[in-house]
Amino acid sequence: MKLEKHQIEEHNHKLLESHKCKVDFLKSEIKGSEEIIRKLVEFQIAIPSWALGTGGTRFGRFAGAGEARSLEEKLEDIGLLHALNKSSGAISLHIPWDIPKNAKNTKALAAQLGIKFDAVNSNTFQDQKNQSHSYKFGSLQHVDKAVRDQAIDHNLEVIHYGKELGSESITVWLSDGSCFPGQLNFRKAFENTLDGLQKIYTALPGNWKMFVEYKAYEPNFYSMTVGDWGQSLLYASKLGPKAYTLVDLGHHLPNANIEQIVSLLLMEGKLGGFHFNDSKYGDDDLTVGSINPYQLFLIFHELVEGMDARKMNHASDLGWMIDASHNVKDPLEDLLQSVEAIQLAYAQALLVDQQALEHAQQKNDVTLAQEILQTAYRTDTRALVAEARLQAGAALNPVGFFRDLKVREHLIKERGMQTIATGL
Ligand code: RM4
Ligand code: MN
Ligand code: MN
Repeated sequence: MKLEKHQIEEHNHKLLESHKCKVDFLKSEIKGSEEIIRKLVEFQIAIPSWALGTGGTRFGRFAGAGEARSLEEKLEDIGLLHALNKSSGAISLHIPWDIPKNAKNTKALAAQLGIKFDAVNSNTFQDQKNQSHSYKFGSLQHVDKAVRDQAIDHNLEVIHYGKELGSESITVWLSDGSCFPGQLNFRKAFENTLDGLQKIYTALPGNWKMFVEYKAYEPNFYSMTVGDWGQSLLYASKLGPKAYTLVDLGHHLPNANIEQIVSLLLMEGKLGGFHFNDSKYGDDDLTVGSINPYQLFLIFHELVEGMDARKMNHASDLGWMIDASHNVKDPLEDLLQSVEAIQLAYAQALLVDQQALEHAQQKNDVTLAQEILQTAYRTDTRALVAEARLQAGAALNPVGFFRDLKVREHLIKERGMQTIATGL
């Protein structure tokens, strides 16, 4: 489904008067609001191809209807999201779920929709049909060299597809680990994994980055071979300057201080990218900002402070990706909500008076430090984000417009009720 420019203009026209009131008030209150709006316009968040369909749980999956059935349809869905918010101009592909049959055509379609190819993801957590060796007991960590080699070859293939499409990074998430004490020799598992990652690293094109994603538990429940940021950082440091840690917000043990992790990884120049989502318990993959928006703000505060300290470009120096998918919402509406939550937190973080905060910290004025952060967090930045959309040619109210257009109904007519967009 393609959106025409005039449709967006008509939608915006209806909301313009009320929007103007809100944004004018904010502009009068906030110093440097134009600069914040400019940064919001530039900030793009990659959409994972696997989030375009309803996610399942281990108890089952409820079909979402009208889901994208091919890579082309996935690109079209993201093209639509991007037309609605002008902030989703990238896709993150999962191989082998999204192997491009004709990379040239796929690239051309993406260019037409204004979409770039973000990190490509490898998959050694599932066995594919016709695969010679099983990953049941791990991939890069495996005791059998033949399994390790198969996993390495798969990652090289992923790099090959990424190169064809113009990606510049690969995310390696390993489900490797053990379920019972004694199952694994931790040191040997680490060494095998490092050896495999080194072989993949060697195959990276010059301008590429490798993101090493960690996860505390699941699918393995006793140990994970890349289980936390310390282990990921250890691999990334041993691998070299093109290797970085990737933080998925749902991959920590409960109550972990993710903002502190972010700050220290940035300090080390080893933070590579993000998988945004939200959670209450574990890797719940819920809509960004739906459970703990204050934590999201605190993370963005560390990102802005730390990136500015290193003179990094907010929009381009880290990989910004969503990794969320679940059972009960329209996945496209859900992604619109996630992107907006990220932008709101980013805008709030840009409001923090960094100098005043530093002064308060130097004086051990704890109350004032908290006031400064919470003043920013409690500012309603929705009109600033909407203004960024307006200036970029997107819709003032993406979710509302999505519903007015009856997008899902159109997609069901086109694609049918029994469709599956995810490989999970
Ligand atoms: C994992 C992890 C990876 C993602 C897969 C689908 O839990 O978050 O990033 O590629 O799920
Ligand atoms: Mn992830
Ligand atoms: Mn996950």
